[in-house]
Formats: sequence, C-alpha cells, structure tokens
Amino acid sequence: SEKTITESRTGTSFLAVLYETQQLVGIGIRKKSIIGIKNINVYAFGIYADASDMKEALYEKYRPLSADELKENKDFYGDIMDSDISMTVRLEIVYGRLSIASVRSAFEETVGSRLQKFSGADNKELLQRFTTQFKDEYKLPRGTIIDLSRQHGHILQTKINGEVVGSVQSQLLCKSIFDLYIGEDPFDRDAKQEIGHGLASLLKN
Ligand code: DAO
Ligand code: DAO
Ligand code: DAO
Repeated sequence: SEKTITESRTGTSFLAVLYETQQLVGIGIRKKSIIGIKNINVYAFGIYADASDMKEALYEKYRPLSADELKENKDFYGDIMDSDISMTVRLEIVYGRLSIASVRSAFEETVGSRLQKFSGADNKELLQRFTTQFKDEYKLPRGTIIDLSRQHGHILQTKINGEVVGSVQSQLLCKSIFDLYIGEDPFDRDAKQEIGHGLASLLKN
C-alpha cells in the first residue's frame, strides 16, 4: 500500500507522494475562530512539490545558501509562489458542518485579500463570478478532499474527491492561494516552518 503520514491533531492521513512526482513537504491545520465557539479545525492541509521542478527553477539562485538559511529567507518563499513549479495544496475537511455559504465568504475574504495585496486591485467581480458557482446544494462533508494544483503555465486546477471541477490560468491566483500557507501571514505558522524545511530539503537533496 502507499505510504501515508498522519497529522496528529486531527488524525488526518496524507499520502507521501501525489501525482507520481510531488512529495509531501509539510502538514498543517486551517482553524477559524467563531464567536461563542473557540477555534474550530476546519481542514487539515498538506503541501506537495515536485523536486526536479524546484531544482530547475531555483537551484542556481540559492546554491550558496544552506537549507537552514533558506527556511528563513523571504525571497525563497516569494520565488516559489511566483514560479510555476508543480505544487499541490491538498485539503481534507475535518469540520462536519461546513456550509457552502461559509466557504464562499471565507474564500472572498482570504483569497480576496491576497489578490488585492499582490495586484493592487480588488478583483471583486472576478472573485464573485467564481464563488457564485459554489452552489448552495453542494456538500462538503467531513473527509472531503480538495486538491488545488498548480500546473505548468500557472494553471490552477481544482479537484473535489478526485474530480476536476475547474481550471483557471492565473499567476496571480496561484500565488494568492500559496500565500495562504507559505506567505508572510500563513494560517499555520508552525506548519510553515515545517513546509519551509521540506521545500529547502527538496532543493538541496
Ligand atoms: O459554517 O459557519 C460555519 C463555520 C465554519 C466557518 C469556516 C470557514 C472556513 C472555510 C474555508 C474552507 C475552504 C474549503
Ligand atoms: O481556507 O480560506 C481558505 C481558502 C482556501 C481555498 C479553498 C478553495 C475551495 C474551493 C472549493 C469549492 C467548493 C465548491
Ligand atoms: O489573474 O486576473 C487574474 C485574477 C484571477 C482571479 C480569479 C479568481 C477565481 C478564483 C478561482 C479559485 C479556484 C480555487
């Protein structure tokens, strides 16, 4: 059977390798605080990257730095987000009562703020055109797996439980998605450390 690694706080397991060439570099949790309830764990996430793409894009530039130095280097994360290295964020839903309305508003808030930050424009119309496709009757029960994969050419492909639900070609969108996990204000800071270490090791090994 295929090798998996378990996120201990949620008990979620992640495959060590995805799409044949992408290796798991770290796991984290997306939490959300709600008034009256404490922090809820919404989903666990795993970040995957292709080592040969990493080397091709960044080996020369970062040759002088050690893995430990890279992990603390802001440009290193920025270059990974800007590049078109094959990477995936796999989300596994752990919160059992997630409504589409809340996914829509979270998406507009979190991804929307990054689109704004990186482009200086609010892209509101574009975002809403996208999020209104999330129909209220869709269900995202506990255990649902969503893959957000960047493919060559800055194409972001979204899959739900293995089924492709859409592809968008946009460097800005890809960067905005990865920024949620490895940017300056990530959802899970400890996970970012682990992911940074994993990405640096892929480049150096
Ligand atoms: O359903 O009102 C609620 C509470 C849950 C809020 C969670 C929001 C975060 C959603 C992001 C999920 C993306 C798949
Ligand atoms: O955690 O705030 C966040 C945003 C994560 C991006 C989630 C994209 C989910 C797209 C799901 C479509 C559901 C119909
Ligand atoms: O590059 O011009 C641009 C802006 C892109 C914004 C697109 C928003 C669509 C959101 C798709 C999310 C897929 C998870």
